Amino acid sequence: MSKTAFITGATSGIGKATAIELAKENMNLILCGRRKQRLDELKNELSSNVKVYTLSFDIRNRDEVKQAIASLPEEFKQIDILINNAGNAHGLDPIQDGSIDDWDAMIDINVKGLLYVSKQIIPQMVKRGSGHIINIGSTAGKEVYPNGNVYCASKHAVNAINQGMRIDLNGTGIRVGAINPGMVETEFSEVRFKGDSEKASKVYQGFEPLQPEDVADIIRFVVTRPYHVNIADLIVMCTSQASSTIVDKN
Ligand code: NDP
Ligand code: 8X3
Repeated sequence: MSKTAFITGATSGIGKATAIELAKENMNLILCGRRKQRLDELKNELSSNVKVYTLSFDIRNRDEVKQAIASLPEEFKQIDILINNAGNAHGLDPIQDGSIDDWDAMIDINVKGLLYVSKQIIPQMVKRGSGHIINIGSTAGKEVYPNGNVYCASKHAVNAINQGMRIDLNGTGIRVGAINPGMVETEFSEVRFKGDSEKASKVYQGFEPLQPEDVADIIRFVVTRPYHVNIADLIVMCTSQASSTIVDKN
C-alpha cells in the first residue's frame, strides 16, 4: 500500500521539491502552506501519479492547525511520514536592532508551528506503532552566525526538539531524524529580506549553492531506508560552504 506523506511548507523551495520527489516514489501527499493557489497548482501537477490533498493554514495558529488536520478525509487520515519543513528567517539584524515582530514570526513559525503540527500527528503514529518524522533544521541550528541570533535560536530549538522527539518516541516504532541544510537557493532570502530580490539574489552569487532538489533527493533517500535504519541527524552543505560564515566565493 502506498504511504502518505504530510509536508508543511509545500508551496515553495525544499517542501515543494520534496513533494515532487516523493510523488516519484508513489507516495500519496498532503501538501500544506498558506498560498492556496500554489497548492492547487502543485496538486494538478502531481495528481496524475499519486493522490494529493491540500490543506491551507497558517502554522502559527494553533486552532487552524488542529482543525485543518482534523478535517482530513478518511483516505488521508493515516499519515506515515511527517516532513516538518515550513519555516523562514525574518530579518538579519544585530540583536540590538532586531524587530520583535521578526522574532515572534521566527519563533511562532519555526518552533511553535512545528510543535503544533507534530502534536496533532504523533498520537496516531504512537497508536499504530509506526511513522517517520523528518524535522528540517539548518546549519543555523548547529552554529550561530553574526546577525543570525533569533533565527539560529529557532533552529537550535528544532535541533533540540528533534533529539527530544527521538528520545521520547524510542520504543514506539516511530523514526525521527533531522536534515540540516546549509545555504539553499529558495525563496528563503526573499522572505528574510522582505521581498528585496536584489539583496536576496546576492546571497547566492559567486558560488554554486544547494538547490531545493538536492535536499529533496536526500529526504527521499532518508524516507526510503529499510525500517531498521534511521538517519538521525544529517548536515548537508554545498561544496563551496565549510561553515555558516566560510563560503568560497569567487
Ligand atoms: P521557502 O521560503 O522557499 O519556503 C518556506 C515554506 O514555508 C513555504 O512553503 C511557506 O508557505 C511555508 N511557511 C512559511 N510561513 C508559514 C506559515 N506561517 N504557515 C504555513 N506555512 C508557512 O524556504 P525554504 O524552502 O528554504 O525553507 C524550508 C525550510 O528549510 C525552512 O524550515 C528553513 O528554515 C529551512 N532551511 C532553509 C535553508 C535555505 O538556505 N534556504 C537552509 C537550511 C534550512 P506559505 O508562504 O505559502 O505559507
Ligand atoms: C538557512 C541557512 O545559513 O542562511 O537555514 O541560515 S542560513
